Amino acid sequence: MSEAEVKNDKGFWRRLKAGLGKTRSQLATGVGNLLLGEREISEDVLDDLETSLLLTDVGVSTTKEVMDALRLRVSRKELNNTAALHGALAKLLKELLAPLVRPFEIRKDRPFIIFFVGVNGVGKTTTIGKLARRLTAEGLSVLLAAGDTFRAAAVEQLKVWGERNEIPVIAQASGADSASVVFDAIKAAQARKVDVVLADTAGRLQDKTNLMEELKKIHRVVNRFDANAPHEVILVLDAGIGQNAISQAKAFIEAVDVSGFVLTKLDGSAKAGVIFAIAAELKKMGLTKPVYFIGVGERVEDLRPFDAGDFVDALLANE
Ligand SMILES: Nc1nc2c(ncn2[C@@H]2O[C@H](COP(=O)(O)OP(=O)(O)OP(=O)(O)O)[C@@H](O)[C@H]2O)c(=O)[nH]1
Ligand SMILES: [Mg+2]
Repeated sequence: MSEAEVKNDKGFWRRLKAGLGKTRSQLATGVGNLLLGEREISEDVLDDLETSLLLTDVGVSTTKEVMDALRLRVSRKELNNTAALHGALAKLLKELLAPLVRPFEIRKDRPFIIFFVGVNGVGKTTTIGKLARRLTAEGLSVLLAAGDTFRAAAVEQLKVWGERNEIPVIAQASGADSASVVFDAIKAAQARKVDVVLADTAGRLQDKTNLMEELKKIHRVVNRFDANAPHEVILVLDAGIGQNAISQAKAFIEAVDVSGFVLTKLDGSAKAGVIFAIAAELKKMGLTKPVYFIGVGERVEDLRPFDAGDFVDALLANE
């Protein structure tokens, strides 16, 4: 690692820890107990830990799974003090998140077409802006498709991100057919030899059925253009809603072929534990889908590739 990389890494670690601050302090009652040096593991310590996991929305079944595993090891005298328990907890939590880790990659297809889906206000448009910046920094050319035609403000918001990053935005008047906007954008990207199309979609329509039908329609239109497209369908979830994110994820997975997730607003919420519930739910559904990025703030640099190790370490960090 170069000096600049080390510095950037340290900055990121600080931001991740700060971003997860609310969840971290929620967990602190339970985990704090584990961090106070090497003490004996009492039933109180285990109970506090269990309560803390539940309060951060890790979920009932995952919390039980974790606590059962830890209690078993305590009863077998494999974990002799709170420091060992802390280490075992971190390892277990990292294992639970491991299936969610897959680096986000722009594969060979051109243009590489990515849809962003999710209910209103979760952070789709903001995530597109942040990701656009990241991709252009990597030397890729990017074009934005204002597929959320339901609200006039949505188009404007995307245009602001486009201007800020000097990235073209393909839009039509609000109320236009969003499939046709996305299709136009793809044709433009092809003509201009643009690498990546990031397509925004509406989060709110008259009702949920309409929303899902519209997403399916965009999907079909794009698929006709390129049988492999869309190459990614990213579901954006707001960590602040905790366990409700699970039902949203299920609804979108059923309707459109979600290929991965972005979990936003981890900074504003004490419920970052929901990521464990997401992992558990996917496992139950027999699906493997990555969390590509996490959002820990509103600035461009607050969209970070998801790393299970860093995430758990930041969550359990002392201070
Ligand atoms: N604190 C914090 N705020 C975020 C994050 N990501 C997005 N936001 C904010 O959440 C709000 C909603 O974000 P949008 O990107 O407009 O959400 P959207 O999904 O496009 O919403 P609709 O267009 O209404 O469907 C904005 O104020 C964003 O700045 C994050 O990681 N942390
Ligand atoms: Mg939006």
